[in-house]
Amino acid sequence: MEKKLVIVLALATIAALSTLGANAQQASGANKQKVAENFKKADANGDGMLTRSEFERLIQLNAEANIGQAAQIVRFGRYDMAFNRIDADRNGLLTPQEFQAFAR
Ligand SMILES: [Ca+2]
Ligand SMILES: [Ca+2]
Repeated sequence: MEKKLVIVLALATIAALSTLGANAQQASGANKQKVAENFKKADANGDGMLTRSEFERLIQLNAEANIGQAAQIVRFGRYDMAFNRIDADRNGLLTPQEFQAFAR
């Protein structure tokens, strides 16, 4: 009986620790979190991918949050250049994966 309790407690501790680990990772990637948030906001039709015009909205949101080079892209109107760089498979749509790969 007591042995069982120890095992349950140990499992609960492991679960709690891995939750903490995940939280710590999220905190260190605060910008990433914000970019993911902005990605959702910018995705007007909610298909999980960004078109060129949805991308423009994302960059504007990122610029407001002072993330990466977004402010410069807005300032110089370099949306096309940025879009083409991030769109790794050149299908005219940005997936979160393409975006994360670029932001890394
Ligand atoms: Ca979309
Ligand atoms: Ca793509």
